[in-house]
This record gives sequence, structure tokens and C-alpha cells, in this order.
Amino acid sequence: MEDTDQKQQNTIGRRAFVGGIIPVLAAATVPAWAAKSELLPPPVSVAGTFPGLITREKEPLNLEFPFPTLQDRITPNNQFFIRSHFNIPKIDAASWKLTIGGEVRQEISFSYEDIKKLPVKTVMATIECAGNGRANLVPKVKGLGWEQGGVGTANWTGVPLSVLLDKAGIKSGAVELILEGEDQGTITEEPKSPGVIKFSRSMPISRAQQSDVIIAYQMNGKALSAEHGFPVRVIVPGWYGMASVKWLTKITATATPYDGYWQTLEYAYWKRKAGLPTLTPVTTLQVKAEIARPVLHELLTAGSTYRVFGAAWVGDSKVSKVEVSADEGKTWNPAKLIDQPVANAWQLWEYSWNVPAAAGRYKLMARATDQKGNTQPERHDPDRRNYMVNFMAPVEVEVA
Ligand SMILES: Nc1nc2c(c(=O)[nH]1)N[C@H]1C(S)=C(S)[C@@H](COP(=O)(O)O)O[C@H]1N2
Ligand SMILES: [Mo]
Repeated sequence: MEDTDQKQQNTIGRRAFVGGIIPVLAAATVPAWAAKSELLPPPVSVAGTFPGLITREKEPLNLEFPFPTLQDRITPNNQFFIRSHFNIPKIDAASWKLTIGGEVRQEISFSYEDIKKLPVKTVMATIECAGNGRANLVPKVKGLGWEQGGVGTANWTGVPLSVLLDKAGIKSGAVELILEGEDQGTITEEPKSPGVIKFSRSMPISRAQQSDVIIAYQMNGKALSAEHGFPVRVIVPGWYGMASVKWLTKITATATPYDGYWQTLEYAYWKRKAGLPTLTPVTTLQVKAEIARPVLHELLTAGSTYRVFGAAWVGDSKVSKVEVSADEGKTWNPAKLIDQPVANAWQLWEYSWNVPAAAGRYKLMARATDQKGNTQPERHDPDRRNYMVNFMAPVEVEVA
């Protein structure tokens, strides 16, 4: 009896969470740990202030944007998906600092206030989790079951990472930067971590020095929320989300490539080099169009016109076209790109579909092609493991 009550309570709790009742309370109350400093703003919490997010996991917090509700190019902060591997760290901005060390002329630390005094840059960028779309893979793969909404676009504001690197003085022998977050924990499922680890990723110095890589403290003009990396995070436009390390505390320049957990055992794929599969860190966003509407199994009126609508993106190139097929890929029709191109930011697109007069089931597919000529594959390449999922996922609709 008691057991049943408990279960029921959990279910209600979950409903309330999805419905935004509990989180609204949480958002309105400043947690004690956040109120320590009177001078600096405590982190806000956005989770739960938008009731429509899909809960993929509660602890650690993983929420998906409901892609069928897509409206604007910029994803509002409280609708932006949340991907966390550990619990959200409690950081006091007053005592927080970012340290750059390793192969540098001079180890250097920056406070939150220091960072905000440096040159300001805003970059519009789409962040997609490398596991987005994996729920569509057959057979099922391990990992969180993101459908379409492990992706979003924001205007990120901060200081170019290169400005900080210049102050530290990167030594000529350095090849990579390791970026570390404050969040930590033990991964107890395979592949297990060697005890407690932090979230960390590396990138070549050459990439880190490009002017679009920023240490961001704002998202769409507001201070980063606790969930999205307060006080600062990296933004690596054009790369999958794992590169954009949140809750950043430490940057280490190294003379040899880094083989940390989050770029070998996770977020790595088999790249064929001279015919040999070589485990390689996931980096560049693969070209992809997603259909927001119609939704799976939507009922459409025979003989009507329907506005098929979605977004398309790619890293390190530009989307050159999006096409739509309603006949299993036999014929393709050009969609209209609505937004002006911005490097590494998605573009919304639309296609006016003449819904057939004949009732039945139809499969809609969208495919994007980039300026390098890459287009979406029909099937997921197993070398990519459960990452970089950009095969054309059909949306079946009912016409009556
Ligand atoms: N410190 C830290 N940074 C992190 C992560 C994390 O778990 N810890 N998750 C990464 C992954 S896998 C993604 S997809 C993005 C998601 O960013 P968001 O939660 O702001 O959407 O953050 C990245 N940065
Ligand atoms: Mo991710």
C-alpha cells in the first residue's frame, strides 16, 4: 500500500514538473548558495519556467526542446535544451575564477568582473548535442534518447578566447587547450570513469584562436543561467555541443593531444585514416535539416496546401539548399530558406506542400546540402557510433 502511494507521488511529482508547477517555485526562490555575494548577481534558474520541455533525465538534469513548437531563429533561454553529465555545480561568482596554465609564459587567472571588462563579442550559434536524433536509430543505441530537440540557437556574448590566450602567452610547443568545467562525478555505468572526473574537452590551439570562439557570460542578452553554464562557458560555433564547456574554471595548454574521457570513451567516433578505423573526437556539426511541422502522424486534409516548416544547419560551411520529398525520396522539391545565412547558425525553411487528393499515409523527408556538397545520408553510418546522427528521418502523416 505504502509502495503504491510512493509511486503515485512520484508520478504526480513528475507531472507537476513537466507542468512547470514545482520549477516555477524553484525559479522564484534564490537558493542560499547563490545569495552569498551581494555585489554579483546570483545565477538564475530557467529550468521549468517553460512547461513544454521534455524531461530526458532528472538527475543530472537533461531537458529537450519540443522541436514541433519551433517558431523563431533564436531559441528563448527557458526553451533551450539542457545537457548535463553531472549535477549542476553551485558556483559563487564572487569567488569563482578562470585559470589558464600549462604551456603558457605566465599562468593567469581572471575573475568574473575581469572577464566582463574585456572586449565584448556576440556570436549567433546553433548548439546541437552530438546525440540529438539518436532516438530514431534502429536498432536502439545506448545514451539519452534525444529525438529532435537536443538543439537550439542563441546569441552568445562574451570575450574572444584568443584575448585571454594572448594575455597568458601560449608557448610555441603547445598543440591543444584542455577546457575544464567545475561539474564532476563518477560514471558508474560502462564505460566507467576512473573515479571522480570533471567534464573536460580539448581543441587544437589553432581552432581556439579563431575569433568566433568565445568565453560567454550572456545568452540572448541575459546572464547565463545556472543550467547553461553560469558564470561562463565556452562557445565553439560549428562544433557539436560537447565542445562548449559550461561552468568553465580551467584552461590548460598542452604539448601533446589530450585523450580524456569525454573525447575517447564518449563523444568519439571511428574515422578511417589510411583505411584504419581510428578513434577520433567528435567535432564538426554535420549538415542536417529537421522537420518541425507536420509532426509524426499528423492528420492533413487531402487536396489542401500545407506549410512544411523546419530548420537546417551545418558546421564549417553553409547550407546551400534544403529539399523536401513526399515520395520516399524518389523526387525532391526545393524548400525556401527563410533566414539570411549566418556562419554556424541554423536557418529556418519552409515548403508549401500540395497535399495529395488521395487519402493514405505519406512519408515526408527533408534533406539539406552544404556548400561543400555534403548532403544527408539515408542511413546512419555505424562508424559514427551513437553520435552525429544526421540521416534523413521520415515524418509519416495521415492524409484524409
Ligand atoms: N561542464 C560541462 N559542460 C558541458 C556539458 C557538461 O555536462 N558539463 N555538456 C556538454 C554537452 S554534451 C552539450 S550538448 C552542451 C549543452 O549545452 P546546454 O546545456 O547549454 O544546451 O554543453 C556541453 N558542455
Ligand atoms: Mo551533447
